[in-house]
Amino acid sequence: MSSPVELQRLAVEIAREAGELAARRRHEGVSIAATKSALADIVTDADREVEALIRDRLAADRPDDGFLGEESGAGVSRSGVTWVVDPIDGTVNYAYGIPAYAVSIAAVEGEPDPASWTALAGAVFSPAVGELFQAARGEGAFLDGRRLTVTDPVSAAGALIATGFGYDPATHAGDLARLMKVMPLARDIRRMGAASLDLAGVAAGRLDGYFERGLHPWDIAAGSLLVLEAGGRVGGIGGRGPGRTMTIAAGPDLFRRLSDVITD
Ligand code: LIP
Repeated sequence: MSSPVELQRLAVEIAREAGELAARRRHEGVSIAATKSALADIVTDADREVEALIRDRLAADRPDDGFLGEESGAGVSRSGVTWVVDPIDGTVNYAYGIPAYAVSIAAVEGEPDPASWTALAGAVFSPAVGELFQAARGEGAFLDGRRLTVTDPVSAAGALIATGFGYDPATHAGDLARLMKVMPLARDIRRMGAASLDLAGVAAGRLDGYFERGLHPWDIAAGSLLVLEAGGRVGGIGGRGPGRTMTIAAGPDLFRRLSDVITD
């Protein structure tokens, strides 16, 4: 099996190529949507095209690895490594032209389950901003060559905490009730709309913490490794691993305090 550093190099190389395609399609899409298709169709087409590029490049370079992507079915791993990919994370931002979307690519060992996998390498590329976050297991997390560190402890003024809300209106009351429990810990809240960038923000110390219910493995695979390699913690409710039920990410002190109040 390749080393985490080699896997990171491949993730970075493909994330850049995929991000440039996503940005190009977004630019082209704006003109097409103005004349022909609904912008939603443009976004879907871009999502699928970008994921196909990533999947094809990985298959060519590492044919025995598995694949789990937002837009296509899972591919079983023969090597023990699975690539967990969100081709365009922050899809609604992408559709609206908000420059907060990212290509998220991670290599994990074991079953592609955030609660049990071992993340080996990851890259989160934000093409609209031109920032590439990367990490390899045991090697640290970096933004364009600068080593990242989570904030710990957070300011006495309170924590800057990001969160998100699912697309299903039936979940909003519960999400808002949970947010009310967290507010006493916060100086302010941010809702950026892309989990991979929220997690990258925690790793970079731009956010003190992040929590969200309902995330998919591909939303958090690369960003979670960034947080861990930047000295932070990532988990779920009641000491369980992160996943659809809940993902919490922060420096150790705030992680403990968020875990105490996020109980459902
Ligand atoms: C998004 C996440 C975001 C969440 C959205 C959506 P997508 O992923 O990154 O954190 O709040 O509901 O799930 O759908 O843009 O890949």
